[in-house]
Amino acid sequence: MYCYQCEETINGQSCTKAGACGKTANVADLQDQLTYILKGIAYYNQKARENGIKDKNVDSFLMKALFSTVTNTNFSSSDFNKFINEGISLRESIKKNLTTRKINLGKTKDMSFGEKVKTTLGVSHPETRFTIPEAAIINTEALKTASVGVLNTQNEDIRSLRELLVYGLKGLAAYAHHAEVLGYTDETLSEFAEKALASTLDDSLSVDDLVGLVLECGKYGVNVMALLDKANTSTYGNPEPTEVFLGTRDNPGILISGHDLKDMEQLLKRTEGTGVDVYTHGEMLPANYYPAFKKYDHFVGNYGGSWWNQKNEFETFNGPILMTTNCLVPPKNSYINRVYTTSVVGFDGVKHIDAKEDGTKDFSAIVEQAIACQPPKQLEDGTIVGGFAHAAVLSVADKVIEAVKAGKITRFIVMAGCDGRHKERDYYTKFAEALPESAVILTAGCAKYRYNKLNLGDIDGIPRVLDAGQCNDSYSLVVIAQKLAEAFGLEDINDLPVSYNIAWYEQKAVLVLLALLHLGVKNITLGPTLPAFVSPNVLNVLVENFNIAPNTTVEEDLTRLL
Ligand code: FSO
Ligand code: SF4
Repeated sequence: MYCYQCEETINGQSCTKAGACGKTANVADLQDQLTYILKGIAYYNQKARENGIKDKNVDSFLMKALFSTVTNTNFSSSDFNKFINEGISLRESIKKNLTTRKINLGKTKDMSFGEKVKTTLGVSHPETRFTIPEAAIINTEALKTASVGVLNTQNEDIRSLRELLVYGLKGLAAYAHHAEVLGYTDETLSEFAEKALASTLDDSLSVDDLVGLVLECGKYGVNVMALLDKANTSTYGNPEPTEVFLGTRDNPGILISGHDLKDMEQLLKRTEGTGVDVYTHGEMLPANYYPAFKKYDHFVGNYGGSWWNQKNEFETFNGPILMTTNCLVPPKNSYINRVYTTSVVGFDGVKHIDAKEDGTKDFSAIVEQAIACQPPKQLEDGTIVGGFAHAAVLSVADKVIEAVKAGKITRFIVMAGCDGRHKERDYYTKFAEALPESAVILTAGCAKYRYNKLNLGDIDGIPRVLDAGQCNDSYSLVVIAQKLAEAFGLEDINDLPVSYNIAWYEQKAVLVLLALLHLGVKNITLGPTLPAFVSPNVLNVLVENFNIAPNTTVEEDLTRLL
């Protein structure tokens, strides 16, 4: 295995024996194989699309499969074997269709990964489907020979740009999948994903070509977040400023985590009248802000902190836990029998609930288990405030503009992104605490858990931590910035009193960062460490064009950012 796609990669370099996230070498290799197969699908489907052959199933599969490789999403070798088999079938059927119609396949490299493995390992498989014994797959030497991993690209800068692009696409795929679940799709996203994936196989592309594609990925990042915003708000209403209860009640409960609001809706409906309460964890906290969910009396509030705290908090919760998307940490034996996965999430030995044909899910097993469980153990008390997505903030824009003009608000600091388990992320708590009282934090994503319980107060009723929602709601922060620029008559959003101190962890944050760059945001501070997959030369490009800087100390960064 060779994986360096997230911020917690071992020694800030790469995971080569097992993932710091808990991913096994076997699963990492399967993910590499799947990604390679997706590149093949992308290559052929581009040709198909050019010739007017469109298949929604291919678009859907591509997004779902890419999403499954995002950090902390799926740890199951059997799930990846299934994805690989399905991917090869799809690829071969697209290819067959093109050949039947006598469409020129172009100068293809050898993308028939199944064939390569067959010759390398001497294992047999039928022409269009293959299943290779797991023992063969985990043979990393064989995998190296099969040439599908990260290190297969020799040139450091080309490798860096190819991986940066693929990770951005994984983020894009996650958001596109969420939107699709709610019935919102955009063909141009699939079209771009295919072009970009296929480009990573093209040795004729230069560093400049790849930089162009990486930045273009940011454009589609904005588009996909806008699409998801539309999907979420049209389905569940605009998030509203809300006090979220942090305590517990005496009923048994179900904890729901991840980002999938449709799962949230279905769980709330299924638990109504059962005597079972529902609580959010991690990135599901913003579900508390949606009008469509607030109406349920048994939706109690949020339990615990960000994703990595689950090892303690799932234990004390006592009831079942539903993981709807990424942010799963390999479960401890003490609570593994209470964990359920759904959609792209997977962990061998954990119960999985699939959607039926019509998209509905039967959560009865979770409810039945909950009824037999003890109520959650209370961890904290009180409330936190959130729900400041674009509609809510813009509805009080006059008040905000007035506070800025009166000098009561001197700076907005966008502190969006991810949380993580490393001790050095204390930096974000200390940074938030050290901000002057006239500074307002705009946040989205799980990074907020580092400061959303600090009681930083408000400025004329405007809370000093304005939480827009999940990481995808970083889109809201962009809309707010654009509207503020308009209101102040500024042409360049960089002229606003807004600074960016972004925390990243996984690939959705990579996409959000690319989206910000596409919008022309400059001077972003990124931390807590820079991505291992960004080579020194690629970093130079980012510094020269966007003035991206790594975070340093609280004191130094405060001086620079204020
Ligand atoms: Fe955070 Fe990442 Fe979205 Fe997780 S961006 S780390 S908790 O995926 O969910 O905010
Ligand atoms: Fe390592 Fe992160 Fe890859 Fe997991 S996702 S194997 S922690 S780099």
